[in-house]
Parts: sequence; structure tokens; C-alpha cells
Amino acid sequence: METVILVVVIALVAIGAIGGLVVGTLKKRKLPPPESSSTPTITAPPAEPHVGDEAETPRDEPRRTIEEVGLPDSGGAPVVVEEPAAPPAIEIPEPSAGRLVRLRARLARSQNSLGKGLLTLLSREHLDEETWEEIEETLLTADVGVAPTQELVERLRERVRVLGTRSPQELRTLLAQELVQLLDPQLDRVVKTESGLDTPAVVMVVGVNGTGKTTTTGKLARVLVADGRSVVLGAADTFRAAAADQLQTWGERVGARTVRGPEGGDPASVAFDAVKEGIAEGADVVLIDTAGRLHTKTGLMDELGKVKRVVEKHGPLDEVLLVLDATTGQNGLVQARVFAEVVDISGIVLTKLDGTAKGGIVIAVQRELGVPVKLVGLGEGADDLAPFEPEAFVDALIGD
Ligand SMILES: Nc1nc2c(ncn2[C@@H]2O[C@H](COP(=O)(O)OP(=O)(O)OP(=O)(O)O)[C@@H](O)[C@H]2O)c(=O)[nH]1
Ligand SMILES: [Mg+2]
Repeated sequence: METVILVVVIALVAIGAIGGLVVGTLKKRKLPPPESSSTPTITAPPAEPHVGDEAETPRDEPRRTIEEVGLPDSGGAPVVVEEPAAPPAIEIPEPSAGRLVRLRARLARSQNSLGKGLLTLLSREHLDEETWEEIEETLLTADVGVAPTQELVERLRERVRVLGTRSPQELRTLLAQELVQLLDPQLDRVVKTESGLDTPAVVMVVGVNGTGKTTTTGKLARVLVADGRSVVLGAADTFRAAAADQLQTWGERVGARTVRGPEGGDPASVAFDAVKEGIAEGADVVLIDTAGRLHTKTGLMDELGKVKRVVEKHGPLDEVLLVLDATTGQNGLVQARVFAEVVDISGIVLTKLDGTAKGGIVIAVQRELGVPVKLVGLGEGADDLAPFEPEAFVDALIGD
């Protein structure tokens, strides 16, 4: 009799504890029910603790985490604790919507000179010629580029003149509107990850070394997995020994398989195999990471062209993302031109925006290529990749 009461008490306490944690686990993905729920194994309640006993679970005892256990399906039944081999810990990434708001804090941290500078200038008593020149200079310093800068200043001057606008708040609004306009808010910024066919969508990631290709590929895989898509990664950077490991680590964290080849092997054949594997697995998306460095620059470009052609034997690429490091400023423009000649860039990823006051490069690079900035990197964290939205970006850039 005593044992029965003890079991009931333990069950109630356990259910209460799990109930309290449900809020915290709601964000996590639903896990499949325990495999053998039809034939539950009920473990005996632990013996009563005695003074001096270890309060903690012994470290070497295999235990499942609260997410893995799942909720009991019948209210009053004792909690079933199974002891199968623990599945590999797979992270559940956060959704990508609304991530860009983080940029504001990150830009503020990097002393966002563009926003502060412009607003300070605009709130001067007299908007004289000298002030407008300073505004122009500020925009140029932030890498907005010559033509867009002149365009913006001209339009702003004209509107200020016509409207007779003077209050800093009104000027801020005008400035924001003009900046958004420069970013061409109509452009389609969706990263194409739906092939529209039975086969997976194929996304290729290119850029010079160190810009953040592998990191971006990994972060993008997380976003897709969070949206319930299945992903295969292709490590077509065979130049650097650790490159495939780096990508595979990203993949493993969200349960995505990485197709890799021998070091120094043919990147095109790895990319080809990755797509083949994606098709065989019925994956939704194949993401191909490429090398950013080779012995010579022409070698890299030839190789990229080849990777693209070989992958296209399976079908057209859905997206070619060029990754540019925002901190390198105008250098990025030169790179953009070179890459655009070899592979048809369909979207730009601007990384390391968290570490620069030169957010204006977004405007310049988009102009240069006529290709939209689709994603921005906001930090080294696994979920620091955000869809690019002109209005939110401008808000972050010039602050309140
Ligand atoms: N602060 C910051 N760091 C970033 C961002 N994106 C990438 N990084 C860092 O940049 C460094 C290089 O990133 P990788 O992804 O290895 O660059 P890669 O283009 O693959 O480099 P290669 O493979 O050598 O061509 C890493 O330390 C990343 O953590 C970002 O948005 N913000
Ligand atoms: Mg890399």
C-alpha cells in the first residue's frame, strides 16, 4: 500500500515539474513519441534518499533530457522513463523572422556613425551648403557610393526646400524614406529554396576567403531546418583541410548530412554528388559551400564556373549567393564584379554588419550588381543571419 502511494506521489510531482517546463519547451520542435509507448516499461521508483546521499544524478548514468522524454499521454499514469540510446543532441534553431531588429543594438555597439552623423547634421540650426557637403561626406564615408550619395542628397535637399521641413523628427523621416528608396524596396529578396520540381532546390554559396561563406551556409541550413525543410550540405571547398569539417559541424548540429570528398579532390564532383545525394534522399534543399581561395585567382574563377556547370547537369541552380564582408567596404564591389562575370549571382549576403559603421555598402553593392541583398550576417552566433528588409535596416541604421 505504501509503495502505491509513493508511486502516485512521485508521478504527481513529476507531472507538475514537467508542466512547469512546458512553457520553456514550447519553442522547441515536437519530438516523436517514445518508440515503444505501446508497451511501456515502468521503472521502479527510486529508493528514499538518505542523509549524505548524492543529491545529483550520477554523471555516468544515461539520462534523457526533459525535451526527449515527452509528455505522458494519460493524465494519472506514472511517467514512463525509457532508457534507450540517447539520440544525438540536435539543436532547434530559432525562427528567422524579426531577427533584423537585433541589428539596431549591434550597429549601436559598433558606434553607428552613419545614423548619428546624419541626424546630428540634419538637426543643425541652418542647413547651409557646408552642412549638405558634410552630409554627403558622411554618406561617402559609410560606403554608400558616389552616385547614390549624390542622388540622395539632391532629393533630400529638394524635399526640405519644397516642404520647408525643419524639425529633426521630420528630417529623420525624410532621410529614412530616401534611404529606403535607394535600397529599392520592390526587389524580390526571397532566397529561392523551392525548386518547384520533385528534386531539391540547389543553392550555391560563393565569395572570397574569409567573407563568411561556410558560416552563412551553416546558418542558412539552420533557418531551413527550423522551417521544417530537410537539407543536404555539399562541402565543395576541398582546398582547405578543415573546411569540410567546419561545414559538417554546422550540419550535425541540426541533423543535416554533409557530402564531402577527399582533401584536394575535385570540388565539382563533390558538388555533383551532393545534389545526387539530395535527390536520392528526397531532400528539400542542397546547399553547396565553395572555396574562397586557390593558388591563383583565375584558378578559383575557373573552378567555380566548373562547379556550376557540373551541378547544372542535374538541373538549374535555384540560387547563387555571393557572400561579401561588409567590413571590407569598397573591396567588396570589386569582388562582386569578378564573381558576377563567372557565375550568375542571384542574391547577395552581406556579413559582419555587426562589426562595421559602413552599413552603406548595402546600397552600393546592390546598385553595382543590380542584384538584391537577401541576407545579412549580424554576428558569429549560430542564429545571427537575418533576412534583409530595407525599412528595418534603415531604422537600425539611423536609429530613433
Ligand atoms: N562578426 C561576424 N563574424 C562573422 C559573420 N559571418 C561570419 N563571421 C566570421 O568570419 C570568419 C570567417 O567565416 P567563414 O565562414 O569560415 O568564411 P569563409 O568564407 O567560409 O572562409 P574560407 O572558407 O576560408 O573561404 C569566422 O570567424 C566567422 O565566425 C558575421 O555576420 N559577423
Ligand atoms: Mg569556408
